[in-house]
Formats: sequence, structure tokens, C-alpha cells
Amino acid sequence: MIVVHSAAHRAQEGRAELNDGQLVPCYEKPARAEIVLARVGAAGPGPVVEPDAHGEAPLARVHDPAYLAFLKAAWHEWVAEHGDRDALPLNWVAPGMHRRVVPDSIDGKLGYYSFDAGTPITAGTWRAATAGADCALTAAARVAAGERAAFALVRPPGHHAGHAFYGGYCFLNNAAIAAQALRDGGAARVAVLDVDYHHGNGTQEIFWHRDDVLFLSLHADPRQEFPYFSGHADEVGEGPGTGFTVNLPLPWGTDWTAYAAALATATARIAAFAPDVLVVSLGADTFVGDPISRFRLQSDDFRRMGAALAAAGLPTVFVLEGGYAVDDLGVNVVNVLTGFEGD
Ligand code: Q9C
Ligand code: ZN
Repeated sequence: MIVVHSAAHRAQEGRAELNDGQLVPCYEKPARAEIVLARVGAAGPGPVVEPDAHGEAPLARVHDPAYLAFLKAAWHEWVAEHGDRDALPLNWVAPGMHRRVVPDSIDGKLGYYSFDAGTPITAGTWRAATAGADCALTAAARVAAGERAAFALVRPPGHHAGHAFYGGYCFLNNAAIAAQALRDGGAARVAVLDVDYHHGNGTQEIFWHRDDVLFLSLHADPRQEFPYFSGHADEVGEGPGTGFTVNLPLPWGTDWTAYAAALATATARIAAFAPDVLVVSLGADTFVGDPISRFRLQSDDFRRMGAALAAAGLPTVFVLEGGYAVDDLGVNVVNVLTGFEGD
């Protein structure tokens, strides 16, 4: 399976995120991609190729151009105001307040365009995020051209980023950008299956009103887990999109047995939709050893997950999302890919 990767991911290296009441080193760090890349080399998938540059047009098919302009300029505006330290938001809109007017100040803009304080903007954020989107677009193009599957080995991740907001370590929604590019390239229907531990709220929001992109997510119940305000089972889409969003929230402690049952529900819905192509938001933070998550999948279970995804029989674009047990991340992610390929 072709692997698309750019070393430009290293440009995103936040110093700290706000977690459990303190600033802690970022969980979403360059070593994540490095260990997956090392495992890819050791365990089979490949070749590893550089992304092609796709420019900003495919990003603007999914994201608000004003949001993209904000993201591109945010670091420079922040440094001019506060100096060379990570840019983190501190204020958000509450009910009864108004967001008609985009603030002029960078602090106001950060709050306007974000939903958490765990996602630092740094000097290299735009460069790393756009390189990641290029990887996802390149992987999608390879699959559109006839490859059975491709893997975009990217960071920062993307599935929490929406039409005009960032958060949850995500800035550009790589999976959504790939799905939209596949549609624009001629696919009539695209399914996006999100197996990251956290709900893919950004992807859901982007395709909420649409019946041409089916979004399905298995994730920790938002009653218990981040992002808290998205991912309940009764969120099914709206208007023409009604029934084309499928949420399968699962409780803390979920192991492979319960997970596999939900995955079977998702793959049955995908089969009924009969998409031309499948995009998988591949987070491995469902692993038992993940430091910020509470599911109980074992490394071997990721192989089973890959086999279950292969059984859908669809051209498939894998896009890396979360997974923070860095030492095990390479094995777990590559197990999905080798499981998919039938070992
Ligand atoms: N105490 C992805 O996996 N903060 N994003 C969690 C835990 C946000 C995860 C705090 C986690 C975002 C792509
Ligand atoms: Zn996650």
C-alpha cells in the first residue's frame, strides 16, 4: 500500500497544551509520525512517496476562505502582539453573546475560530497542516487512479477541524479535504469512517447537510469524553443529509468485542450506501495504553480492524488522526494496514 508522507509535519511542534488544569507538553508531537514511519519501513507497507502540491483550492472546497486566511496569518499576528510563544486562545463565545463581528485582535480571532485550549498555533502550523492536506490529497488521487488503498501518514491530525474552526490538535480536515476531492474527481458517493477514539466533530459538521458523503464515527461517548458537545447517537444529519451521519458512541472501557460489534454496524451501513470509495480517519488512540483515552483495544485488535475494513471491498484512503501512546503507535497503525492487506 502506497504511503504518502512529508517531513514538513515537523514544523508543527507546540510547546504546551492546557490539560487537567495545567500546561503540559503537547501529546500531539513530531515523534508520533516518526515512529509510524519507522514501522512502515520495517513491516511492509510502501513505497513511501512525497505529496504533490495541490494548492489552496481543494482546502477552500471544505474550509471557509476567511478561516484559511486567519490560519495562514495567525502566527505573525500573534508574534507581533505577544512575542515568540505558542498561540493559545483564552476566550470563547457563550449563549447570548454574538459572533457576527470577527474581532480585529489576534486574541479575539483565536477564540472566534477555535473550540479548545489544547491546540497551539506555532510558527510552522500552516506549513505542516498544508503539507498534511497535500498528503491526503495525493493519497486520494492515487486511489482515484486505481490503487486499492493508500495511507496518508500525516500530522497534525484533522478530524476535529470544521468548516471554520480548529481544535483537538486539528487545523485542516485532511479526511474531509480528501473526501471532497474524490467527489470533485468524479466519485458519486464517498463514505468517511472515523475510528479515532474521539468523535470526528469537524468532519460531521462539514458534511452534516449532505447525502453524497456518508459520515460514520465510532468514538467515546461525548457524555464522558472530549469533544463533549458532539457525537451523540441521535445526531443523524439534517435536511438532505438526514440519515447520512451515523454516530456510534461507546463507553469508557470498551474492548474489541464491543468495538467489533459497532464496527460491523458501521460497515453494514457503508455497504447499503454503496460508495465509490472509503476514507478512513485512522486514529489509534483506542489503544489500551493511550495516555489520554479510555478504550481497551490491544495491538492485535488493530489487525482485526484492518481485516474488517478490507472486507468492505472498497478502494480505501487511510488518513492518520490521533494516537498518543507513541512507543506503540507505529505497531498499532501499521497493524491496521497489514490487517487490511491480509498480512
Ligand atoms: N484530558 C485527536 O485525537 N484534549 N485529538 C483531551 C484529555 C483533546 C484529541 C484532554 C484531545 C484531542 C485527533
Ligand atoms: Zn483522537
